[in-house]
Amino acid sequence: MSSSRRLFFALTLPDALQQQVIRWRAEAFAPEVGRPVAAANLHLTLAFLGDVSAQKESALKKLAARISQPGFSMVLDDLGHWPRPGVVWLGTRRAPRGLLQLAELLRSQAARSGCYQNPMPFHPHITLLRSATQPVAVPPATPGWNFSANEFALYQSVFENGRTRYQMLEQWSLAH
Ligand code: 2AM
Repeated sequence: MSSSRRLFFALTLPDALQQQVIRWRAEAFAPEVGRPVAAANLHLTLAFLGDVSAQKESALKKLAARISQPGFSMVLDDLGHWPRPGVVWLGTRRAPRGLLQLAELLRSQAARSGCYQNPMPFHPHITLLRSATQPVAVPPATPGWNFSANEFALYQSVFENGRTRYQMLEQWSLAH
């Protein structure tokens, strides 16, 4: 059995918000635009770690547990399409400082632990559709959902039976 796992730190969307987003998505995008991400898989990635050994995973969890910063809120009012990865995403026009700080800290801890970090600037987003490689008519606006982040989590990406599932391994509270 391999002892390395494909991991990432992310913010979890509350169940109610997941449901609101997928109901809206079904109206906003025709089925041929792309493959919808399952409601339970909707998340905002803070730091992608790639394949991580058990030892490195344990070290990264200890560092995550020491993070002390307040929670934050954002309005999910931005939408976009990246044709090359084929991603239609939901984001925010005004990323809160707390979000940027948390991502920056997790990404620098990951880099120092030897996890390759994409040099592109962090662009917080929630992937809504995949395999969207053709031009997409992106709706001009979203309902502008409010998303409050009171915790962050470490996830494992599991590929089984032809599907990707994100399994939460551990979650840490952001101070109130
Ligand atoms: P995406 O949704 O934009 O594809 C699990 O795969 C999560 O990690 C997804 O949010 C995915 O972003 C992100 N991810 C996958 N590979 C990545 C990489 N090489 N760099 C940054 N994020 C990545």
